[in-house]
Amino acid sequence: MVGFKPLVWGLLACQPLAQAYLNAEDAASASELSRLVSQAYNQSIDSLSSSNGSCTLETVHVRRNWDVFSTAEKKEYIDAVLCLQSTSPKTPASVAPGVKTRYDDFVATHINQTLEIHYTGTFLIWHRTFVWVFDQALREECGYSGAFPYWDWPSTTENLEKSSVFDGSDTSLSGNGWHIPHEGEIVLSLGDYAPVILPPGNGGGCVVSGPFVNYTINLGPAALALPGNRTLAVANPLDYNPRCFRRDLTTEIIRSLANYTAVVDLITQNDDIWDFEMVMQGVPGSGVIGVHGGGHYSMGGDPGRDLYVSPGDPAFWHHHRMIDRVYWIWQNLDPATRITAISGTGTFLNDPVSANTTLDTEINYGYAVPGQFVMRDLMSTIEGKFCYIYE
Ligand SMILES: *[C@@H]1O[C@H](CO)[C@@H](O)[C@H](O)[C@H]1NC(C)=O
Ligand SMILES: *[C@@H]1O[C@H](CO)[C@@H](O)[C@H](O)[C@H]1NC(C)=O
Ligand SMILES: *[C@@H]1O[C@H](CO)[C@@H](O)[C@H](O)[C@H]1NC(C)=O
Ligand SMILES: *[C@@H]1O[C@H](CO)[C@@H](O)[C@H](O)[C@H]1NC(C)=O
Ligand SMILES: *[C@@H]1O[C@H](CO)[C@@H](O)[C@H](O)[C@H]1NC(C)=O
Ligand SMILES: *[C@@H]1O[C@H](CO)[C@@H](O)[C@H](O)[C@H]1NC(C)=O
Ligand SMILES: *[C@@H]1O[C@H](CO)[C@@H](O)[C@H](O)[C@H]1NC(C)=O
Ligand SMILES: [Cu+2]
Repeated sequence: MVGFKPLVWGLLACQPLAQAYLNAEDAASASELSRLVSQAYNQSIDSLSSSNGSCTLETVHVRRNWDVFSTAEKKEYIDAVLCLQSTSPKTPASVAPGVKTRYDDFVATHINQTLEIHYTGTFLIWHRTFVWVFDQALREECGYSGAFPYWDWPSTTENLEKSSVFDGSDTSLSGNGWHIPHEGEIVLSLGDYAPVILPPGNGGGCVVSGPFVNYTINLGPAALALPGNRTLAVANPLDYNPRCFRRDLTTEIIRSLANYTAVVDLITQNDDIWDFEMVMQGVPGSGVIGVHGGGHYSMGGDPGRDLYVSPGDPAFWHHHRMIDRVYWIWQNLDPATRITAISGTGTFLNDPVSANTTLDTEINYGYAVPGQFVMRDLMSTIEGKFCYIYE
């Protein structure tokens, strides 16, 4: 259980910005983002103060920036992830022969549902809950007792390879892959839309440092973006296909898509849930892939750049907690209308056409976690199924 720290934002607001590399616009955006977080935080505290449910100021969990975790706290989190990667799976081999660990249960679920959870009305809530059920497994099956961390993208835009998440130390989520020659840029195609072009990084090979050097990717690839306009896929991504874990860290991608200004603009210039979720994922044809794509593609490699298999990269959860944090900020700037706001259908860009997502829509996590979840219970982070906020 994480200690409650009501004064943290008041204190942080008084500290000078340590990020000398920022230009004037981004520095102003950094202050603005602090203010927005403070507003969302205060809003949550107000709601919790008057709550007579089970989620209260005393019981709420606070999710935190990986940068502020101590060495011991980082190691406890990493050990819990390694524990899931060495625990037996629940998915039957007859359903997904490639699932070899409890961690793989989560990857397989994401692979299986990819086209029903991206560019859909469920995108934000499905992933919010996916991270939460994963976090429950870390606690209940691997004894994790700490706070849950997020990757604060904007503060890593100077040099991803030197960030606390990716610096390759034993308190990171492993670093870059070894350098392999790249054949040009990354060209992402989406049907008839104009392609998105991204720069390659300096790695691309197997990860050589940090806690996940010996981690084996068992599932996929399903839609792995490679330099040039090539995509790698096997016939059945749920089959067993063991290979090394690769990264191609690309600072330029996170800098151009998830800097302070990009995050502030996403939150403040998209009042409608449809616009917010589309800009976050990248409006097809706009040439950009939003903060969501920015995080995924800046990790690079296999499975980080694979829309289906991406939870196989242990940094997936850090990235998606930050996605959820941005959503939480956005919701709490106008809770009366935004906490229950939903827009979209049950299929990728509504192709094939499907029913609108509503508060009664049910979602599930396959063999990773039993049972059905109803959207209504998942919209607020401090009511229904959840009891957490961010700082
Ligand atoms: C949030 O509350 C703190 C402590 O009361 C206060 O200092 C701060 O200005 C508030 N933030 C905003 C954005 O109102
Ligand atoms: C407190 O609980 C009662 C009964 O469950 C409910 O009617 C009331 O709206 C709740 N008050 C608040 C502030 O949530
Ligand atoms: C990876 O495996 C090698 C060889 O078994 C071992 O020496 C090393 O300690 C392992 N590293 C980690 C981080 O588990
Ligand atoms: C790459 O994309 C271009 C334009 O979309 C296409 O003409 C070309 O055939 C593609 N090359 C490969 C190797 O797929
Ligand atoms: C910051 O993000 C915005 C929006 O994605 C982008 O237009 C701008 O070029 C980025 N700034 C830098 C310094 O890359
Ligand atoms: C589905 O949502 C769209 C867009 O909000 C709306 O125009 C349409 O009426 C909805 N359809 C149904 C059946 O509710
Ligand atoms: C994939 O989804 C289908 C349909 O819901 C389900 O029957 C199957 O068991 C799922 N497979 C995995 C690996 O979760
Ligand atoms: Cu996803």
